[in-house]
Amino acid sequence: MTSMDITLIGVPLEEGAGRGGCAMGPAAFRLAGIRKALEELGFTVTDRGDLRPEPASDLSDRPEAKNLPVVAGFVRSLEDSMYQAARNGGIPIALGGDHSLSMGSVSGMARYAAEVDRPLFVLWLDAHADFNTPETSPSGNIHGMPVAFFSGKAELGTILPTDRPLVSPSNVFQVGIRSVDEIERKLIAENGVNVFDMRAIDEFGLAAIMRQVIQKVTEANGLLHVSLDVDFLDPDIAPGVGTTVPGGATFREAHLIMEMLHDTGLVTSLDLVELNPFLDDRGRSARIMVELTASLFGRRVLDRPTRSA
Ligand code: 4U7
Ligand code: MN
Ligand code: MN
Ligand code: MN
Repeated sequence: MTSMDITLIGVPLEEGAGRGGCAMGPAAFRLAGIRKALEELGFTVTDRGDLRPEPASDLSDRPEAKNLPVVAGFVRSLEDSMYQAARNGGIPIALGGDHSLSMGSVSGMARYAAEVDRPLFVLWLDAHADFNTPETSPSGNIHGMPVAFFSGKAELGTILPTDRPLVSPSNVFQVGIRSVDEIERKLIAENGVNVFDMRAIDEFGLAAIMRQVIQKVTEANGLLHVSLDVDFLDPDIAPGVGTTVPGGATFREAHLIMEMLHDTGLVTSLDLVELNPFLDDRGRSARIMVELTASLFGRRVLDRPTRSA
């Protein structure tokens, strides 16, 4: 790891999703012991509490991008918090909140990456590609649009400055995908997003996929942001999410990703998103997300000689 300082940033945002509940996510992650799990690994953890959204009265609500002003307020505030935490030499973790918050977390890290003159890569662990735009979205829910937004492909008004650094879609690796809308499918192909769907996982195995991702980031001396949507996991093990899709990743698969990533020391920021405690089964999903986070930051079963990718 590049840093032993972690900053937790609560983002009680649910207006980007189709139903309420995600605003309770940060509280559930804290209750599941995220801070202690990281401290036990030797990190100095600062929990800066829940974000207060910045005003966004310059933007207006529209049916094809529901609750845009609320989402924009959190995105603005999170963009700056992620950037500041990274600049102070720490690893920021956004505790969501719905996935629209990644418009802010990824953009903040893109600002930091541009400043240190390194490319930003994004590992998107999700059942969904989240590459809709207000024009293509079947739902109007902004949590289905963040990847298009930080790639500069979704027109959502001036949530962030128009000259902000973008992430190249070819630097985005999506793993676990199993629900893509029709126009969205064309968009991800046209824009060159690297998509490993469940079929790819079944055919090649996660280790082979992760080795490819790790090699790309390492060769480019990149920063790596990981965005973990609860629905990446199979609903049998993580029911606490509003958009379950059957056939998701097993605990073992998710765990392997985290362990392989930890060995590389490439990860410089993380989102934990879409947890809906109202739909969870006695905190199971919150706990599993915390366990995966601990593995990402070094909790291990056995000592192994560190291998390079
Ligand atoms: B999530 C959807 F239509 N694609 O855009 C949409 F299926 O952050 C779902 O990955 C988006 O959970 C899911 O509304 C967003 C839908
Ligand atoms: Mn998502
Ligand atoms: Mn999803
Ligand atoms: Mn979801």
